[in-house]
Amino acid sequence: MNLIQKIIKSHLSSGSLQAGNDIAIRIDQTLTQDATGTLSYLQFEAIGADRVKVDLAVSYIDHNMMQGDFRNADDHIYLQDVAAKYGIHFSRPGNGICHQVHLERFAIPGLTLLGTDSHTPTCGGMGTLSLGAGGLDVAIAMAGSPYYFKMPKVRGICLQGKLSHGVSAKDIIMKLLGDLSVKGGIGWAFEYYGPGVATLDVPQRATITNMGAELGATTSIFPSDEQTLAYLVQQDRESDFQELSADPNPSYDDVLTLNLSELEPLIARPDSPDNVCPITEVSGTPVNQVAIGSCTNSSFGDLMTVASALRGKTIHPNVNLVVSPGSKQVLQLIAANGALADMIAAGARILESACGPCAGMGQIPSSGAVSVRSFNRNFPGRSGGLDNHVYLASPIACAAAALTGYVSDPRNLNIPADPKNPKRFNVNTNGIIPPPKDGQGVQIRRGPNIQPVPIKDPMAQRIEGEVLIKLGDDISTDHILPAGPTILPLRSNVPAIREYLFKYVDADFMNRIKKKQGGIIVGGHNYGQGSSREHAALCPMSLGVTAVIAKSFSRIHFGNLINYGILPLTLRSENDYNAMQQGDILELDNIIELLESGSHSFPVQNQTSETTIITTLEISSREREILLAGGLLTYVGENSRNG
Ligand code: MIC
Ligand code: SF4
Repeated sequence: MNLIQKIIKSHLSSGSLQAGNDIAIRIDQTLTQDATGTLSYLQFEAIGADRVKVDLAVSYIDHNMMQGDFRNADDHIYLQDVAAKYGIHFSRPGNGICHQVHLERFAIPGLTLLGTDSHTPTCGGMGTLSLGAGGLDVAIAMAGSPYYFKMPKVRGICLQGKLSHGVSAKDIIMKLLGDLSVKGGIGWAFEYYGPGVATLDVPQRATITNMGAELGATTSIFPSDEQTLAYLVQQDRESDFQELSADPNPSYDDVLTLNLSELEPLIARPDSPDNVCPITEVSGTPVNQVAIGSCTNSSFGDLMTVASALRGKTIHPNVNLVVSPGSKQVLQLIAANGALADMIAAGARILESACGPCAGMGQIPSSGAVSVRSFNRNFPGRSGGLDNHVYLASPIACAAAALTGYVSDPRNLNIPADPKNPKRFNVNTNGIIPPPKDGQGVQIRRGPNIQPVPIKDPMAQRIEGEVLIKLGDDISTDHILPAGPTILPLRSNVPAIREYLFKYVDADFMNRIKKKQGGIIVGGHNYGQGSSREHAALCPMSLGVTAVIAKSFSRIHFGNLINYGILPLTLRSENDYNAMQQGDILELDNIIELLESGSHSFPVQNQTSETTIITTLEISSREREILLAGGLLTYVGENSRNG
């Protein structure tokens, strides 16, 4: 068996390991972050469990940190109270980005982790089987239910050679993104092996597994070896070490070989993480902003490399350089060893340890600006401005751009040899508040921005609705429901946040959906890629969207649509896609029989063109029951009442 299969097998609670099968696994750890966490905990409360049932649950505050008014702070208080009441560790604001902190403090090789964030697979860098999911899935996992998903095919990525000077772990994953595209990982898990693995430390591995999310992969993983032990020793957690790898001669559904020695620095151009080219192709492009940080590239090692590139120099006058360290630990370490002072002296603006500009929370670039970021996503509008040109590159390539004022090949920088990585860090865990033994007496405070989660009626027998919008390929959840400083503070308030649906894609969408009181959405391939935010399903549902018909879906969003009782129907051909136009009236009938009988074919009548197409729905019997119930929360409630 390969490593993915081994960990899944050891946690399997239903199904078999054959790729494509519906399986369920036991979850050891959960993580939430504040932007998706409030909904997740509201749903956890609705389920009625008295305590979390997983071995470890952690609630992080990292996204909504601007506190432009009372709302973010109210959310933080709600999350802290919930954590204390139900037995959840609370990572306070300022302690860092969930994935970075989880890697430092909690990830354990061979365990399973489920998180309300698409980049949860970051901890695959530690050999943890980690999956991103919707908040409701995580809520029911915290209440003790297994997590249901499709057994992925496993692609072995054989790493050979060693990265050369100026080439980074980020270039490895960008090479895969350029070759395979943002759809290339759908239905796959990525498992790294081979002699090149030993040359990468855990934070470098985590950069790679983190951006597996951009490939659409179910998860990504590295074995647990001497590098893993070294990292755990640094973190004062050597007792969590367990050596872990695939069996000898494992079988993979596909194998790709990458020679690290042959890699060159790469960059993703606007507006997609797979729009990758060698950095030399766009060298000389003037740069206005450089942003270093995010859960992809904000580790101690990343920032030490940046600091040594900046030491004794001054950034280019046309560039704004902002740096957000991934965690309080990283910030404290670089403050103590002088690297922070080097960055400040060179002209960097230091932000707090949080997601910051990665989720469009501040540092929105100037009109028409070019921004080079060490982040993982550059979907349109994500930076907070629609006319920005956002490039993604390694931290050292970012430093090169900050110093020269242009996109520049970092191999031309005279970077000193890798700074020494201390054997042990001075570990300070006081940013994490463990829960009290008994949370019964804790009163949960809820600010006025925290509103109940809407619930859908059971599935209707017949649906009739207008095509409200017809979209192309690769529509991300950032397109469906953007982030940024105006919208993100509304994550706990569905009636308020839904006003921003498709805001940057079609400004008239909200008028139409309200006038028609709902309808149907038509999409292309990879509909709902990117963020796990369940608001992208919940908000349309609450406004009467009954079905999304697309060429294909991203895994997490597909699950979220089902969790909120929306039919996710797949088109069978390009012709069928072409046959539907915005404004057409569609009708589906006998839905209950079709769902109950396990039918895979769902006929859709187009009343406007007087044609019928057949769409498909390949889901498990449990998912059929969830749809019939009107969503996962109702389904769970019904099941617990029926014993
Ligand atoms: C993102 O990177 O898009 C986010 C913001 O972290 C999201 C979660 C969210 O929308 O709250 C993600 O990746 O899942
Ligand atoms: Fe935060 Fe950005 Fe990572 Fe999402 S991708 S968790 S916004 S740092």
